[in-house]
Amino acid sequence: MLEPFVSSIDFSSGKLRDYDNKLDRKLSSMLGMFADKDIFDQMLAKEDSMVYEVFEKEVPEQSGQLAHAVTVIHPGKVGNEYFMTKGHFHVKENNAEIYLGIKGNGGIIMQNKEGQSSYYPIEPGTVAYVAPYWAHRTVNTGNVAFSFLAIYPADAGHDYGSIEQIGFPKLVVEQNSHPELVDNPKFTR
Ligand code: PAN
Ligand code: ZN
Repeated sequence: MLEPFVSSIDFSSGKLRDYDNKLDRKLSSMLGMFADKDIFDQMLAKEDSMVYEVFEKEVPEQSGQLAHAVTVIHPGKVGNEYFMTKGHFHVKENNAEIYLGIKGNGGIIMQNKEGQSSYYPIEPGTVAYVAPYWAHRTVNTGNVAFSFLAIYPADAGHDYGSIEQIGFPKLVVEQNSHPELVDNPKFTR
């Protein structure tokens, strides 16, 4: 049986100090996910920049366990589209999740299977409830690292599926120095 434990977040960097696993998501792992393919290719040819890192505590992927991880999205854009996570549905689609904003400014874009979307800004202290059945992606809308804590059923699973090719109904882009939602031309339903 797993024993109780603690971990700690460094609020100045937004990172989890004593993580067990770290996932690195660089531009090269996000082929086809940003709308402007030409600018993406130019950026990747120059440098395979880090887009986001996920710091995880390890718990068994079993019903009843709560996985928790800190995601740090680096500041940056591909064209006018903010750096973002891949985004996913949970394999167990009825599994919800909580996000807590730690550092920086960002947002969460969500979609359900009917193609409806929902967007909320996240700042330090914001608690976002990702309702069951809603796919979720986060974006960094600021000039510094954007970090948040995610807590979710450890056996929820991640389904990247069609999101890797098509994305969300809306793109989160910078317009006149502010985040705006615009229609995603690839998203047709
Ligand atoms: C988060 C995400 C994390 C990275 O922990 O997995 O922010 O995003 P992607 O998994 O979409 O690359 C979560 O929602 N877990 O369920
Ligand atoms: Zn999730």
